[in-house]
Amino acid sequence: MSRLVVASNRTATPGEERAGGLAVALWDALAERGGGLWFGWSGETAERETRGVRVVTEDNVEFALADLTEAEHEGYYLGYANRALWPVFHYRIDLARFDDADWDAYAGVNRRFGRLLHQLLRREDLVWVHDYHFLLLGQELRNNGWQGPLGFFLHIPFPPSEVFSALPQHQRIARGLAEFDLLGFQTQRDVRNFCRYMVEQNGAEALPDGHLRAFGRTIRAEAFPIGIDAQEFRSFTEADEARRAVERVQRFIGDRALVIGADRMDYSKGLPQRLKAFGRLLDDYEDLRGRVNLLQIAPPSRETVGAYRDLREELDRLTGRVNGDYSDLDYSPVRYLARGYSREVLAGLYRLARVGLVTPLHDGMNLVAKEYVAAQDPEDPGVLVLSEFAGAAERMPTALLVNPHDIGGVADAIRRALEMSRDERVERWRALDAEVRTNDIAAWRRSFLGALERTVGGKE
Ligand code: GDG
Repeated sequence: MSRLVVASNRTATPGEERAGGLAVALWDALAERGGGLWFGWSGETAERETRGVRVVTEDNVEFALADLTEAEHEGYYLGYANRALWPVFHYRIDLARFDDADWDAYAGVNRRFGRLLHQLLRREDLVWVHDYHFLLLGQELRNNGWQGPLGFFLHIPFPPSEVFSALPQHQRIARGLAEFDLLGFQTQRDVRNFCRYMVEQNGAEALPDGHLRAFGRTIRAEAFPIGIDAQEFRSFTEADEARRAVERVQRFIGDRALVIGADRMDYSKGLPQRLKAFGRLLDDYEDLRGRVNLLQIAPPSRETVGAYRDLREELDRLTGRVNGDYSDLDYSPVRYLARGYSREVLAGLYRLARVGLVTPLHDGMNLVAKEYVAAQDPEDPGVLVLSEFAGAAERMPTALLVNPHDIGGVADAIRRALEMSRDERVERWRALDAEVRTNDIAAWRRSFLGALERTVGGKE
């Protein structure tokens, strides 16, 4: 079996807790193949460029970590990746900042990292690059002479052609992406968007066998919906930490129904709309006042980016509005926590909540939706209210699907979820649970790597 080489902006560096699902998934992918190499940013910034990579080994996985300079961190990471690519890929051209210096830094880091990674590659390797930070890394590896298999997986949505072409450098990016043999996306919608973009804007040809002919290369774009380790997540609900958290929350909710949300504080997650919908629920349904609580966990992220600071202020204001209108001496409807909790605590609270609210405006997949399902009590499950614009919705049709922009519609879906009979809840949940357990994280990486291996030797 060929050696697996993974490249992602951040790695699961030895010594750090491998808490995220993705970190564990990629670690398992490497471990399952008897070891491999994981390349990425060390998380460190240095004033000036430090030479080469630091190699650390854990079990039989080698980590090759490269530092960024402060200027690279600003231009590549905070700049182009998070101020231009993230908003555009999430359909938010209005929030994007296009700065030539940021692009130069982005292209420069991909070039430098491509050189560093290429020096570590061996002939028989299978290379798997992740996400929007490294759109040009494949091309850089090719420029350095790499001819072996190259796979790419995009964790975030791929927007429609008209949106993507707003990026001033979109053609450079398209050219770079065409150097991968296999391009993995979260959903069929993303694959369709990508293929239409390549055909309309870059003269690509869609071949009858499903391949694309673009820039003189034959490539393949396919959906590989990411999943979670459902069994592990379910087991978290039994941890002591989960139990203690549940007790603390039960003390303040008493016999009221709990509605839960947990999201990185990001404008793609639809948090203002969600708070408005919860406010609307109390506006419209007098009988629910004093009978229901929203617990919203929202660990802040990317706080040095302006759009994220604005979001934080808006959430503070909206929470104040709903609580001001509907609190009583012994009740306040929204408990909003701008901080993170352990996965065990989250699992316990998901299980306690009658309703899981997952209402992003756009989201590659959204793992919280899957984790909420995995954490439920099979005998008495809660109801998932899910945005039709989360990748997860494509294969979770028995959730209550909502348009997150339709504030009244989301309020009505919460009401419907709160009133749903146990029979209906069980029936809907069973279908969701089967999906989450079948298409789990192991299935995801195996199907991607299987498809990548099949591309080997096929083409130039
Ligand atoms: C990107 C794409 C795609 C949340 N709060 C806490 C916490 N979380 C965990 C969740 C979940 C993870 O973080 C978030 O994953 P999501 O999928 O919801 O969203 P992104 O971070 O935006 O991830 C996304 C994903 O990549 C994978 O491809 O699904 O669409 O945007 O696991 O549980 N974890 C801890 N404390 C918290 O307070 N420990």
